[in-house]
Amino acid sequence: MPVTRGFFRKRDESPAGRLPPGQYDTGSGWPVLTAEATPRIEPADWSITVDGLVEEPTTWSWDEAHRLPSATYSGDIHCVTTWSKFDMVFRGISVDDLLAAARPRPEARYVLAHSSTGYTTNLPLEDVTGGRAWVVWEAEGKPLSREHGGPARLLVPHLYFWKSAKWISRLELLAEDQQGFWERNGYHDRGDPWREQRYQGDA
Ligand SMILES: Nc1nc2c(c(=O)[nH]1)N[C@H]1C(S)=C(S)[C@@H](COP(=O)(O)O)O[C@H]1N2
Ligand SMILES: [Mo]
Repeated sequence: MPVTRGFFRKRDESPAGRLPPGQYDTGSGWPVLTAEATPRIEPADWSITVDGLVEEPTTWSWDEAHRLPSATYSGDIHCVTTWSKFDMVFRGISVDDLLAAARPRPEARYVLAHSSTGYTTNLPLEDVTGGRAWVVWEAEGKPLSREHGGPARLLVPHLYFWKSAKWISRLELLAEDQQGFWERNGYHDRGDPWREQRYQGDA
């Protein structure tokens, strides 16, 4: 699908400082944006694997993942189609804890996040470390719904929301950046909303 620059743009009239450039506050609703059919994945069939350039390729089942320290994100999310949503609360585990077990090799600099549906998205390794990325199974105090990526999704809220892969299944560590689904279709490799990195070629 070709990317039409500016097609979704609305004007920002919300409180200054909170909204990244070109975003608007979507209010109480939470839009669903999915490029593929919504899968039905039972928690018993879900797992998360960290592999690629790591010393210890590791897979956690649903139960094993739930035995890791619980972690919460409270804050805003920003979709490249220009909606932002304030004060979301997500619960799950920190990607830092997964990486601590798998132990990235020194040459690992990028992550390709894989969904069990085949959706992928690429991220610099430093964007999923330092308490900035989670695997979450709860939103707003309830189990994450299927449409929003349940039973579990990636959450990288400081980047545009397409980086937060729903139905997350695998984090593959790489030496070179390898584009994911939307990045191959014209979206930015990093996607920082504060720098308005929407499309390939944006600063
Ligand atoms: N597997 C998968 N993950 C995905 C997507 C998708 O199509 N498939 N869409 C991305 C995009 S573009 C956005 S904006 C958010 C939307 O998440 P939501 O539907 O929970 O709002 O999920 C991201 N993660
Ligand atoms: Mo999006």
